[in-house]
Amino acid sequence: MLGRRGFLKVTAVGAVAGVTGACSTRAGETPAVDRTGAPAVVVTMTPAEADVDLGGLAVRTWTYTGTVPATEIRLRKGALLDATVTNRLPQETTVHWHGLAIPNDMDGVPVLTQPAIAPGDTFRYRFTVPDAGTYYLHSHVGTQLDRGMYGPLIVEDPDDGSDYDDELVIVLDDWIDGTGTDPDAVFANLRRTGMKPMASGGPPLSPTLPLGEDGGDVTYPYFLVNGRTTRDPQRRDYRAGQRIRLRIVNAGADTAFRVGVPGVPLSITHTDGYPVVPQRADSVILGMGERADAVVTITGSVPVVAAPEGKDGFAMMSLRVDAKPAATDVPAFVASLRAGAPVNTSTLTPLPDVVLPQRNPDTTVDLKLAGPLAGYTWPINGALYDPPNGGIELARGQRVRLRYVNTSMMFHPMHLHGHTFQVQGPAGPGPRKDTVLVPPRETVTVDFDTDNPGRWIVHCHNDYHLNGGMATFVEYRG
Ligand SMILES: [Cu+2]
Repeated sequence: MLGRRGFLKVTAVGAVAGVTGACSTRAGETPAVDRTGAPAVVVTMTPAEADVDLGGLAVRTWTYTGTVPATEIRLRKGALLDATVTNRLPQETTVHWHGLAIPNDMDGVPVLTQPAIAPGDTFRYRFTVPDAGTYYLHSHVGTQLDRGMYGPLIVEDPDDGSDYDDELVIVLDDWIDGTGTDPDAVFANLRRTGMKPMASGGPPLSPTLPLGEDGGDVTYPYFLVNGRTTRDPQRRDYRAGQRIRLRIVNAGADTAFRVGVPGVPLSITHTDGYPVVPQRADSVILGMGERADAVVTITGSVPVVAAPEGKDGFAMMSLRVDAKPAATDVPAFVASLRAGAPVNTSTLTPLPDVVLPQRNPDTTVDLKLAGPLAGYTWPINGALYDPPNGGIELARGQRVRLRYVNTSMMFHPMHLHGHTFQVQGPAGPGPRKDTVLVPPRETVTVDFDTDNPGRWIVHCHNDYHLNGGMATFVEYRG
């Protein structure tokens, strides 16, 4: 097993592009050189139907690289990513590079930033990655995110001062595709039947119920860690005393997860790629699209467990020491996760060098979140997403305050493309993030600078809410 130092050394000589699967260096093409002087990381992705084994569960689904999740892309801050995507799906598609503040025409949002890639067509994404951190890529078309159309994207910074022995990417997902139905059928059914009646009040939010009672709109038969069910979870071997940096990604479509390791505190060091003052926690809750990095020190075999918020079941993988099975009673630990008070990443304290300079907002934009209305629609400010109509005009060089005003009885993880925002905490600046949980009936305020011109979608990262219209966009020129 390579330690962190060994891994970075391998990365530095450009081995990243040699990952297995459908990502590979293309022969006969001279790679471009990025500003670090290293060759570009060249990948090819071929979205297509595939038969996938999800750990004791065989499904036919849609993937980027024949695997779920897609083959990891890993590169250094400042490196050039050169990704050629050839669509073999029966439907158009794109790739969105979630959380990266890259040029607008590389953002992968149909209509706003590019025409979607038609079946049989090829699109080349080419950009330098500006910031280190834990990111992921996914389709921004229809309900494809709730198939297998996602994968981790890790940007390393060898000089970031992090201290750990090894790292482990943990991609969480809620799974229904190929189990007798598919996400398009699920969405059509939501549209036809509308929604379950909402409780008029319900219990108030509390530290142990931070998102309220309503966990989501879809009942999933499976929850996955790194593409595997609990029938045959992934196992990784470690030595006692090793400090493991968990890079946790919620790639789910309709499910928030509470994540914890029995008997082992998390030291949360980053959210959405950006560093925070390390926060000790028993568990962390992540909405769809959110990420957290947490260091754990393991002394014996333990599972990493993710409990879906407001839903039955769980996801897990195993960290093993001396090849021993963990002694944990996992269902009992899931119950303790549910009874506990998970850390919401929006309450973390940013490191000083990622706090935006003090400035009063030049403009404030309220986004009123509502729904579900008849036909399963989720409007923002009374309107459904209708690009290229309905954009919010901004000017370059401004400090913009967004207020996500949730009038609904359900939580919404709100995601802004092309920027990171500073969550406005009760006692000063909160963390830098690109996706933030907005609990039912609450308002969350975030500030960002208009320093990356284009048309940028702002949307709920519940894939069914997005398909139900819960998006708008901001635009400004360079
Ligand atoms: Cu939503």
